[in-house]
Amino acid sequence: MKYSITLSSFKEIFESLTNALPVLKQLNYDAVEFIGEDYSAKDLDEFIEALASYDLKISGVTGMWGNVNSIAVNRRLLSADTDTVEIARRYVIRCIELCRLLDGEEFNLCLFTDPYASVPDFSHRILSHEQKLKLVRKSVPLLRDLSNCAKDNGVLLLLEPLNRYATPYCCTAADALHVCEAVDNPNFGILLDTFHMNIEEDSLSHSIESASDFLLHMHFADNNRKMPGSGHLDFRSILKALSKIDYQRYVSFEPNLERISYLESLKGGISYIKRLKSTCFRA
Ligand SMILES: [Mn+2]
Repeated sequence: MKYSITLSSFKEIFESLTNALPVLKQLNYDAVEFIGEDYSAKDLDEFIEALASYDLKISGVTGMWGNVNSIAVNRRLLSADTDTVEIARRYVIRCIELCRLLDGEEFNLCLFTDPYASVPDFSHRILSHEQKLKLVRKSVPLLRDLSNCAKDNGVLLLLEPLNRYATPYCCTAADALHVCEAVDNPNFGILLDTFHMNIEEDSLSHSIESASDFLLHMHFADNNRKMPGSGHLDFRSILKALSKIDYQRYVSFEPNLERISYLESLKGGISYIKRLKSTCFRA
């Protein structure tokens, strides 16, 4: 298992993302997950140079979906409007190319639909599961095309289920498996995020095991979206499940960090997981 962290966690802490790199190197992170937005060639070159000087890798690019900012909210792969879908499609292609440029391995997408044109079913009580899957299935041909684009760029395209308060479409590992099997492309897989799983899954370990054939990336945050060990998620059983499926890929921490305590959180979270892992994983 290799350890990465989402750079989006540092947006409020550092003026320039390169300032996070020496800190992360010192705390023995292996890689960082880059933010999926547009950058100037100059900014990217400077970042790549800084990465090399700290001997850090890019695990991949984090898709910016939903309410994270005013632009991301318009990236809706499940929209009823073809122009809106096209905006999202172009965004995915730009991020796949960004990922290749940074020598990263994967980019994640999340499935959103129009906020006003459809029923906002954040309680899972308005639409049936089958009604929601029906809309999700409509995106399969587009996801297949995008997977081929990812394949041409040597990048993996990963579907990340989110909790119902972010999007009520594709919320569980079972939903993501359903899509994966339909897309049927070697460059299309699943990213599971412990924060979202805590809200939607019956059992985090069972979900991890059931997704094992397609599970290519993990996001780690506790139930309160802080670093693991800060809340009440059972990371021992999560790590045991990952051990059982012989998971060797990246785990990216994806915490909300605060300026005043970020260093302590970063240090505490990774050492907590490493300590648990040493007791859970086979040697
Ligand atoms: Mn995530």
